[in-house]
Amino acid sequence: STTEQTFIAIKPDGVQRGLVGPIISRFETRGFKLVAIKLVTPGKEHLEAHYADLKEKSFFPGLISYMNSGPICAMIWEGLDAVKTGRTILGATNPLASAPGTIRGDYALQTGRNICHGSDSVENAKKEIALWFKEGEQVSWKSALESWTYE
Ligand code: DAT
Ligand code: MG
Repeated sequence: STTEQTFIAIKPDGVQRGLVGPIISRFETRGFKLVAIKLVTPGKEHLEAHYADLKEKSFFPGLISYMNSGPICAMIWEGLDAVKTGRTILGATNPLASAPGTIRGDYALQTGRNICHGSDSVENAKKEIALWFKEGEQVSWKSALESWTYE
């Protein structure tokens, strides 16, 4: 639906590398609507909750310290098929396997420094939005571009 929401985050390496603008641009110009954004350093416990499904993986401690190494730009983007299309815009988890034209395929080389996060299902998007954003941090607004983006 056109009101589907996904959680997109620019990881600490993306923020440090000055990629906040380019990453936001890709979602904006594609036609998605920004409904929440903030720069945060949520801490280890929060990051462990975000990646709870991966806690048995050997790379988990490294993943958490990487995610905890600087500010993260947390966002909610809304629009048609936002979750699946958001993942397509990010590219494959391993940047070496990401197609050129995707964010990871244009800006990253290693899985452990893949600069962005995107929810992988509508159900997980809901969970992640609830974890990263409080009630009232989302802004409901009508884009002037809506009728030029949707038929
Ligand atoms: P994605 O971020 O594409 O949803 P994921 O949920 O499987 O991928 O993993 C979350 C993050 O964990 C991923 O963005 C980078 C890191 N990661 C995944 N697999 C890894 C691996 N084999 N080695 C190192 N880091 C890995
Ligand atoms: Mg994932």
